[in-house]
Amino acid sequence: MKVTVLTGGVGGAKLVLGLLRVLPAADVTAIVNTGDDFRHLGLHVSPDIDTLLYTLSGKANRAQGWGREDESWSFLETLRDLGGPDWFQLGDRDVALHVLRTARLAAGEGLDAITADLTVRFGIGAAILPMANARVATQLETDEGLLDFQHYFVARRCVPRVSRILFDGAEAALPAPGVLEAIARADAVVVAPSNPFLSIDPLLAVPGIRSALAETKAPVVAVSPIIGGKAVKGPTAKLMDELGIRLANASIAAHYADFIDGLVIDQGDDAPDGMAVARTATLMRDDEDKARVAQAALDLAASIAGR
Ligand code: FO1
Repeated sequence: MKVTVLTGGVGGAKLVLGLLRVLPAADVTAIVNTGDDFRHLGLHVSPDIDTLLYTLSGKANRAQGWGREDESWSFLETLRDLGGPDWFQLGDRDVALHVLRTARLAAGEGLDAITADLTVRFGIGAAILPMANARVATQLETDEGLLDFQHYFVARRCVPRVSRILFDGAEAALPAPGVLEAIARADAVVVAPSNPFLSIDPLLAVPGIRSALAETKAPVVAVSPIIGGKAVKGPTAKLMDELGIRLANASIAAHYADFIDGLVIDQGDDAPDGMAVARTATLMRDDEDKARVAQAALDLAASIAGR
């Protein structure tokens, strides 16, 4: 059963890990948000790709969600001593990945090819595709001006009030090789419980992806990021308030209405009208939780497909 999953951020990576506990790795393709990518100290950093590489290879710092478990900090300490910017914490092992990726991009390799090679080197059987090879940068119009994603998310800790979210470069971007095929040929497509506005919308802004999702014969199922009427850690709830969107599954269903067929919601939450739903405890604390939520999404997709 070929499954394609749209993901970004820490929450999305948890669901992908859950899918890999219930499916053969070779049957899973993750299409990953690259709107958070940025150049820092001349290095090309791809946080959502790296979070997935670390999570799926068991190397992630599980408490933080991002970065690596077995990390050391000589680079950052020396950078700080030399007066460099230390607001974005780069561990020594993490820096090696950014240096290598930056060098390979400079040599003309595509982000997709680099990521495919890294996936193999991390021993990951699933396919990890960036949403696009070209630069697409999530930017936020806030009461502190136009902020790049990482300055909003890390430097300012999501404090500024957001009025609009932009995806700079999206209109000129093409889906990365394999992305449209992964959507068209899937037996099921899952939208992970990532932040819809910061992690999924950049994907949908790449021309061709949204229409491929609407046209695929595969059932498309989203896992709601709302749990118990709230959004799990991260800025989703605050953003929805600032964007004037009600914090409810009905809002999530409406946000994805033109391409999803079903929604997995938390057992205590309201079901949106006119949408196939499956209920389960959607908080993913341990690997069993992740597998259960993933299975609930696959079961819902199967029931929609009439299997
Ligand atoms: N998030 C933070 O809150 N603080 C950091 O210092 C930080 C460093 C960092 C380094 C590499 C990386 O791949 C991710 C990092 N993140 C950090 C997380 C990152 O900002 C987010 O994971 C995504 O961009 C949004 O999910």
